[in-house]
Amino acid sequence: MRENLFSEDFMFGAATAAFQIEGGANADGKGLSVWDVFCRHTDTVFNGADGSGACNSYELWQQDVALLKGLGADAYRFSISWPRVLPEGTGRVNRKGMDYYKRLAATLRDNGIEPCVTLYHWDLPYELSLKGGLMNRDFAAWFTDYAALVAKELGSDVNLYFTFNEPLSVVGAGYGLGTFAPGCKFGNGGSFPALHNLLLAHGDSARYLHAQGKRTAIVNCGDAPYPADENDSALIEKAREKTFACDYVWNCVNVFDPVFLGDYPKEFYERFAWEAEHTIRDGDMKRIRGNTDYCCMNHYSGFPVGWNERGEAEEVRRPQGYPMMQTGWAMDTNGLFWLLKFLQERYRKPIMITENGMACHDVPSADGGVHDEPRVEYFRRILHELHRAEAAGIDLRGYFVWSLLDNFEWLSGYSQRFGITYVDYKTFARTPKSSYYYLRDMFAQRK
Ligand code: GBH
Repeated sequence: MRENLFSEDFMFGAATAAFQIEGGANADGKGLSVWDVFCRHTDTVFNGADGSGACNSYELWQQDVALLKGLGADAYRFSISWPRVLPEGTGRVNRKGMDYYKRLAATLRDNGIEPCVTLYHWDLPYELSLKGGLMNRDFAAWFTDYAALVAKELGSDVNLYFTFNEPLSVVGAGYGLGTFAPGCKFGNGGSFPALHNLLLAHGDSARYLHAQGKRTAIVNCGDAPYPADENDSALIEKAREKTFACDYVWNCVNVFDPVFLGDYPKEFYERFAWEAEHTIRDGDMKRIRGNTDYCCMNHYSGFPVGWNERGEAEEVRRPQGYPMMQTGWAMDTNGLFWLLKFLQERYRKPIMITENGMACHDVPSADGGVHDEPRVEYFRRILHELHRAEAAGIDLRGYFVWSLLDNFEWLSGYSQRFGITYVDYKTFARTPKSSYYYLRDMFAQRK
């Protein structure tokens, strides 16, 4: 990497989420989360897997810190399990659960690694789900009390909070399609109150955290449409439109517009007029707007947009043999630069990539290593995009690899490996893959 890459406060790190790595589902007084219940009561998780073992980071967290240290990470983005610290979601604090995160944050800081906390990476306390979860307007108050507790307990060790990870997954999949916990099939319009309550919770907690001197963000996910021909300005415009299309309901534009610009986009009101009228109350948009420091995106794949024979812009079909990830997503990094550019132009905020990576069929080698060459190539291409963004003056402040570890990949159980570290799920042994060493070397050259 070039020496001048990124500003001084640029953070390079790795990300994980509590439910995906911790295990210890019933340890030390943790309450149930909706994902504990969902895994038990549906047959949609691959091989009937659940999060009870995961990577056993509840016990082996010191090994995770050592991995981050060896990687040369500036920062670690991890999430807090809400029911681990508040078993009923509100009220009674589970001391042992809280202490787990206090130790983790303090140890990271002692090792020169900035602890960055995601407050909500999908594991809603089951007790709150029984009260309607995100559909209940009280959700904002429950969440803000939880955020305040965490901020008080973690104190000066944590200065950056991501409130919600992927409203699309929480609301769209959890309350719209019902494919994710808690499995409610309310459809697009029917799940809108869950999005609106999520945004109220974000706004209220961000205001509180700001008053405590903390920085805040909310994380969306985005496949990046990009112009198949970069010299075609009309096509660039079409790619931009697709990035902010309202039909990716409860994602990007419907989240960032209220938070950064103060209202849902007009396409939202055209499509969901009835829902808006029956959900949004006076003063709500004021509560949602502001106090958010970074525009954050999880990014995995992109797709080219070109003209079809009818002169319409559409996704270009992939040639046969195009490289694919284990998830079936195209291994296409070409959209990242454009995604960053479009976000910067619309929201004018510092940007972070809060997740990026790919799942591969990793095989432990006879020589003891795990040689994940496709993932190395993926990161090589991603770094090229980051350089390009930097050269274009895009204000990029952070980049987090997904993930530090192979982990519980939601509906795919343990069948899909996203880690730069291989996890043997029988022994919980951790083996850094070639991509781990590649990123370590790339980021070591940075300073
Ligand atoms: C991320 O999701 C997650 O944050 C992380 O926990 C996960 O392990 C990682 O990526 C790898 O999958 O059903 O139409 O509402 C990114 C991918 C995009 C998957 C949104 C779920 C819901 C689409 N997510 N998607 S929908």
